[in-house]
Amino acid sequence: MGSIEESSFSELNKDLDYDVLIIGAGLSGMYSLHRMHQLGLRTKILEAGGDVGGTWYWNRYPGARFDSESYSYNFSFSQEILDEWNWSEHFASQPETLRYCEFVCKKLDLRRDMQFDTRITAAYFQDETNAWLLKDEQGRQYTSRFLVTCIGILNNYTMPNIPGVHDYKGEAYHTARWPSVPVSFENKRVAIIGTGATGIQATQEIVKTAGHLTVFQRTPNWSLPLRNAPISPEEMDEIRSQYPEIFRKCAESYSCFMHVSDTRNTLEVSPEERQTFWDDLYEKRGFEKWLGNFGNINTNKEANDLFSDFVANKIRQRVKDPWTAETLIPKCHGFGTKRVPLESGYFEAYNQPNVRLIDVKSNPIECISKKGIRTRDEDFEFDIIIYATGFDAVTGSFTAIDFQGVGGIKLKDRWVEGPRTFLGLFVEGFPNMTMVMGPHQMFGNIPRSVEYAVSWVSRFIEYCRDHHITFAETTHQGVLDWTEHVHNCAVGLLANDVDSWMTGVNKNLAHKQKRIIARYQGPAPGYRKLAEDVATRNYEDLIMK
Ligand code: NA7
Repeated sequence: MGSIEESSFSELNKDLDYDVLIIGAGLSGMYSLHRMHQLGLRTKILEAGGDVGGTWYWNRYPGARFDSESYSYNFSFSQEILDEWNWSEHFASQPETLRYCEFVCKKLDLRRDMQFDTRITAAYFQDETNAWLLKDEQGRQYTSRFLVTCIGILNNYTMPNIPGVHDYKGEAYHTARWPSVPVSFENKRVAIIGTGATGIQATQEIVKTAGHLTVFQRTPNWSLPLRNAPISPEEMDEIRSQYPEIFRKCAESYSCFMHVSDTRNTLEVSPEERQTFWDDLYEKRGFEKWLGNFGNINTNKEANDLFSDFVANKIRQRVKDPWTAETLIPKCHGFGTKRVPLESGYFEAYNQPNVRLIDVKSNPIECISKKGIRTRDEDFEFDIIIYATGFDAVTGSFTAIDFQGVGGIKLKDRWVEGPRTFLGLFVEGFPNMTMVMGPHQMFGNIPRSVEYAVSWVSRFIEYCRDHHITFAETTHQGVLDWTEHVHNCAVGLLANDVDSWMTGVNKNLAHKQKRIIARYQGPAPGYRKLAEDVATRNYEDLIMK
């Protein structure tokens, strides 16, 4: 039996199919559905994929795994799940993470309200009824009072804008749409285009079995050792006992990781001390080498150059061929100004006789041919081409759906100059719609940010339920102020001067997009304080009816 609030709220929505519709069954969607269940609301998840997992459902390419420590990545809200789930590695592989998603789903009995193979193509706000109308690829329609978007920040994958992509007759895969059946590389001539976090993970795995691997690199990346290791049952018990401490550290840190940056100024530490600090750091696991580093490598070009030189020397030590080593060292952007990929033997892969690096900057790809790839200087034949060419990130998940708000305003028009949001949760003119991991939110260690955003959204919907609110929208001023705040937080960060998915640049898109401030770059505790303040004041910053 539901409470009076539940039943009268559902009564207000009785002409609608649901109280709440959620798009996406990744981590955000799963947790959102759980919270809606707890509120007793009629909720449905509509998911394009054939099962749960989101990112971890689609990105099943060889070598896909966490770059965050497994035990800082998992959900923290359920003690039962924390007690029962064991990680087998410090940085879990994609199959294990997908099993985790399935486990959570079963534990929370979520599947009963999930509909798979349902790609939403349009979401229209209905002015007459203050409701949302969603349409899927098959033309089916769904209505609800509230809409929660859980569509991920890296979802809308992009193929390279190279002529002939569709002419190729061999096997071809984008890493974000990897088949669920195994792909064999034995005795095959394999090409991979792209050397971001995905390309690096895939390369170091595929090289283990490929007959020959050719890596096409346009821009090298500053990559550091992951230093993964198995977790024994005893170690897992120990980790489990430390969960409160792990989550406390994440909650207090700048970007929701377990690591805390060193507040010393790089330039004021003696060269010897710096070298020792960095040598030690290089041996550490995961992102500690980035996030536990001197904080001002992210803001001070001179400090950044020093650490970039340190990493460049490590690459020179690890790659035997001098041309290959130099080609793998980034020259046009500093360390950490793009998302740092973590690797396990990536650089050593180039020491194998069956691996070759092609520098696309000096030897551009002219086209994809029927049999392979033609560059200015050479014609290559391949059995398999792998596209690790990334995503139309952050806003791309939103432009993939025809979102229309009040009076039919299109979201893509509203964001033509870059995203404009309130708290990264609301858009002006899009009432009753909240975004979990929308632009202008703190991304960092994603599940930590997801948990907070879902908790905020759920409490907001609970408030609406309890106060019989059927219309809630951000104000124009709220959006102006928040967007200005997000932009101010980004000032001085070297990363914003660099083209990457973090700044919304994707050269494969037909339309030219200038750099944007895609994410909240102030400290995560600061973000949460501001968002909590809005909640504590009973959402009076919003227009509610
Ligand atoms: P990224 O980081 O966007 O990397 C894409 C890579 O593909 C990058 O090296 C691109 O080079 C390269 N690329 C893209 N288009 C082309 C064309 N047309 N020709 C040659 N090379 C191309 O995506 P990932 O999937 O690796 O990682 C995304 C995030 O997922 C990652 O940061 C983690 O958070 C998880 P470019 O740099 O544009 O020159």
